[in-house]
Amino acid sequence: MGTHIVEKILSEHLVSGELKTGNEISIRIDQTLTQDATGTMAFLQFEAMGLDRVQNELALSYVDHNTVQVGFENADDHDYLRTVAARYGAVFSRPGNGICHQLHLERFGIPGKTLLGSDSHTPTGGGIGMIAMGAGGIDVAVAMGGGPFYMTAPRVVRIELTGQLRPWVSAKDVILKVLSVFGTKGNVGTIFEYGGEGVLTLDVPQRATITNMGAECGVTTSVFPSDERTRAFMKAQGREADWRELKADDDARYDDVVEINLSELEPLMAAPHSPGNIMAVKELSGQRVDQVCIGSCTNSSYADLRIVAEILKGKSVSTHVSLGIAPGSREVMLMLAREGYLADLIQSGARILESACGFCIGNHLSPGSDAVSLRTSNRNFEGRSGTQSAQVYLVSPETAALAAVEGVFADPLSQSPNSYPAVEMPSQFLVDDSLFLFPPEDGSAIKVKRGPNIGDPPANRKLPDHIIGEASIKVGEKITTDHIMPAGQRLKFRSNIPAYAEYVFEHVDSQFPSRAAELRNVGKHNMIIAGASYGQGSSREHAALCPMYLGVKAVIAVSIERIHMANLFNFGILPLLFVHEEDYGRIDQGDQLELGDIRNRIGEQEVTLVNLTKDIEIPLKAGYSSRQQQLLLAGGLLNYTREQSI
Ligand code: MIC
Ligand code: SF4
Repeated sequence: MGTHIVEKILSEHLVSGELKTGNEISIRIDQTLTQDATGTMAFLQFEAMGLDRVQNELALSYVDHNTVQVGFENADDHDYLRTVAARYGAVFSRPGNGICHQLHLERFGIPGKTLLGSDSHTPTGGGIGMIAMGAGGIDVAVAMGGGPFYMTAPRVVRIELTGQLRPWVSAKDVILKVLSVFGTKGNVGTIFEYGGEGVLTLDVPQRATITNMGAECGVTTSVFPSDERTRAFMKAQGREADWRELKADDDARYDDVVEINLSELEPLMAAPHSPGNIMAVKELSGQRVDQVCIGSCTNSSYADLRIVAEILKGKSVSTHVSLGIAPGSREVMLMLAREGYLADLIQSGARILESACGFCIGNHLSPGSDAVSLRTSNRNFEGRSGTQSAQVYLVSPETAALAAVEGVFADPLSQSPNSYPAVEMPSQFLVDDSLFLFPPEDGSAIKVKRGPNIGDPPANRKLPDHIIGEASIKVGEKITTDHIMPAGQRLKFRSNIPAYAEYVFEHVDSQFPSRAAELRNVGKHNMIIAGASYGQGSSREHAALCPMYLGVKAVIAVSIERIHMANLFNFGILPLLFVHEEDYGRIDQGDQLELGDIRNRIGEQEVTLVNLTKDIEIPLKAGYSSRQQQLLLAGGLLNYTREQSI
């Protein structure tokens, strides 16, 4: 029987375990990437592991999230990251160079390699044929130290693309269609592998838009074949020598196959407040728009922005719309500038933003109260834009640009097909790597600079014999990591856990941090009770680290998303699932709870939670692998790596 792409890459990298769906396996990681908002902690943890130099093939440290420098904190973090990269052998991408995923695709992605990144959109690399996965910073630190990455052998779903996109329909509409089929929950442990004749109609940046937003389905990653179009992209980036062909065998078997006919797609959007709320753009035709933001790691390639420039050329942004445009990389920005397209953007009245995450993470251009904002980014969780009452819609660059001019939602398909500014991929990109700082052979003499906002990563204590405490918060379903640990204006505390911990669940229950800390201070444990799909969204390990700091010992939920689940293990917090979903209703906030003799029972499939307040017993699923048990017993990965060698 033939093999598919996922199996080919994973088996080439397999370190332990059997490649059978659902098994725990570990794989060798070729490349790693970190970004500044998660990377500072990842490098602090790397340092705390006592290693002398990065061991994997290539470690990239990007600065793209915390580029708004109000106060010294972010600038200090950048300096820390620059010096720590040089000291330990990582490549440093200076602020201004661009967004990590766009840059990695352009300059470093290689078909057939594995990439682990401390950012949930690392699967962007699947567009060039990599197995590229997001993880918590400490998992990336371990991979930089040459340690394997532990994961569940995936279920592989083939997404068969047929046909060809019509003019005015774009790659963003493909992934929005995928989201309408699969939703944002229930896809844990799955990899999407794209195939079919429709693949050949898409260039690498379009494929990357699709794999990027697979993250919103909660899949482990998504991957495209590596073919002649991949080769052409790499050639245009001056990297053809790294190209390799990668395709599934004709008789490869998949766990499921879903067909999407590109010719039938229409412009779609994700309505507030979830990337899974899919509707057609035409459903809101004519309704007022207040803000348009174009960019982010989903849609900021050269072709994306050139199409936008051609749509805006000679027109003006509607008088009541604020338009922000952030090219994904300096390469994109330079090309637009040299070829004159930047002038078209400026002339239209667009606000040209830095090549960085900016608006996408609520770090810039927060909309006004109740404003309707159309964005080409990938997440529209409530409040993520920095404005709780804003209504954010996720759309394609085409839909965004038209709305900016018209001031209302406008269906791109109402334009004439002949007026579509289709863009051919250039045969040569304008490559300029001067904002990458490559490390010296021996960095041991380099002094790492640590500003006053950078603290040591807090370590946990070993798992106690009994967990006795309180359900200090009860939340509903689809709680994202943005709910748990807000970004935006709080981002600058990423390197300072005691300060950042004051904002855990800020917009859900602002009293939580003080309540939890009070319990912790009198020696009681905290437990979080949650519905389905807890921890959706980002890879930020702070969503486990800060609760850990506040004394949270267990998260008891209907279901937990993959990266967050791994982060809980990494910080010694027990993830436990209800055996009977309806038991979620049998715990109230404030109930006194007990998980007795837990150290001894850590290896069991089920453990019993006693709700002391209600005098009932509730069975919970544990079923941890032996490695997960070791992590929990040690009080997290940092303690564990100190006990063992990784
Ligand atoms: C995001 O898009 O939510 C982020 C910000 O890029 C995060 C990482 C972080 O929180 O630093 C992600 O996607 O993992
Ligand atoms: Fe940056 Fe937004 Fe992409 Fe996250 S999703 S990496 S914040 S651009």
